[in-house]
Amino acid sequence: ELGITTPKGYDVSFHYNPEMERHHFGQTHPMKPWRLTLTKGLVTAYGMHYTMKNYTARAATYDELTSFHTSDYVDFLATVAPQPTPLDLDGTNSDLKFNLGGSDCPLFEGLYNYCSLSGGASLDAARKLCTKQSDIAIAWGGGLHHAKRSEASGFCYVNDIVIAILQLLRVHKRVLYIDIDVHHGDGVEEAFFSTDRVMTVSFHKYDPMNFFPGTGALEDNGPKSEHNPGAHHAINVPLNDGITDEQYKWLFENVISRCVEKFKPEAIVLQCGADSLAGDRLGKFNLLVQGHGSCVEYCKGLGLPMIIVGGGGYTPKNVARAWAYETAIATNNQSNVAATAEIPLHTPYRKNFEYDSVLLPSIEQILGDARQNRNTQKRLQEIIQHVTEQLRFVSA
Ligand code: ZL4
Ligand code: CA
Ligand code: ZN
Repeated sequence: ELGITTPKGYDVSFHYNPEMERHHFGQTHPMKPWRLTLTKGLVTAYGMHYTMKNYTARAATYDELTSFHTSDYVDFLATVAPQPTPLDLDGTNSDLKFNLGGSDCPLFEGLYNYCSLSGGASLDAARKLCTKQSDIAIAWGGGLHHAKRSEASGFCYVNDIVIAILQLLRVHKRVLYIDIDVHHGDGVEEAFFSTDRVMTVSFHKYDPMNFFPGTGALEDNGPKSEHNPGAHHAINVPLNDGITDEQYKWLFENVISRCVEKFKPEAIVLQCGADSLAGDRLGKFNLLVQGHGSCVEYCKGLGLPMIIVGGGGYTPKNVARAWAYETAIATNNQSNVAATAEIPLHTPYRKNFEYDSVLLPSIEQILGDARQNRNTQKRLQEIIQHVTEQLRFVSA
């Protein structure tokens, strides 16, 4: 057995439960839990599992789920019978109890188990950071950032991220939450609106009339009600379709370096939603695996304890590529992976990568043609300007 400490001396842990993939949101629903199996298959094919500690994630308990959610809501999740989604119910139907049972958040078989497993993985990851047994803890089954205290939203039922951050706050004074999913991380932002111990930063497509959830404008930085210590601690980076690796990396590093400098976090939670990749079924950015991964690389370079969770990602083979590559960054297997650009033949999931059998496909391989970039450099400058001004109100 090879050593489990990476060359740079980071202890990395991987929190995964194969049971998650047995859950189905419905035939044509975009959320496909088997993308987690595909990811795990690639990670194993490259031999990365030898360079980290692997844990079979357990299900979060009722008490753990109610550390954030109301017992009314968790009781309902635990006892509601599975129901086929009526075709005329969409995700915004106000008759739905806790927003459950519409097309976005269907009541599928094993729902409570699925939610508890996702929550358990992220919470285990948090505990490993608290006890300093891990420097980086990875839970690709987590990242469900839209769930509210008493409401399901946007494919998310239990907010594993909030639960994990609450755990981190027992030991760490300040936690920085970073969200690169193409959607706004509204549930996490809202949960910590009234504290200055958590700063949330979300990068997302913003088009309030046409793109879910419609929140996360540049000017929304947390309620500025009187004596709210949490004011100015919500940072939003609204973007348009077509953003490229180069722009995204530049913006990400500019924004995050400023946040770290002012807020001085003791731990980081990075949500790596893979729907910000080019070729996603729901997202329309132009990011390659490399650009997406550069965010993980940058955060790792800050040298702070870090949890990495998943999130969105609706073209399963692209999700698996990105999360495998990012697992390689965390474990320092990046050069091995680059040297073996062709996906190793023995992965049982090889058939999923047949026409583009490389780990790092080019934009032409993914899209044929890159979609138009609707982000001007001038706008990105304005964003940095605004973020810098907000951060004047923030101190450690
Ligand atoms: C689907 O094909 O924008 C759900 C959802 C189910 C199967 C068949 C039902 C067809 C796309 C989405 C009707 C679908 C109607 N099926 C969906 C306002 C909306 C109401 C629901 O990555 N309709 C709601 C949520 C977003 C809305 C995005 C991202 C999660 C995350 C973290 C959540 N909801 C309009 C859409 C389909 C479906 C096809 C869908 N839903 C696309 N975008 C949404 O941030 C995990
Ligand atoms: Ca986001
Ligand atoms: Zn998303």
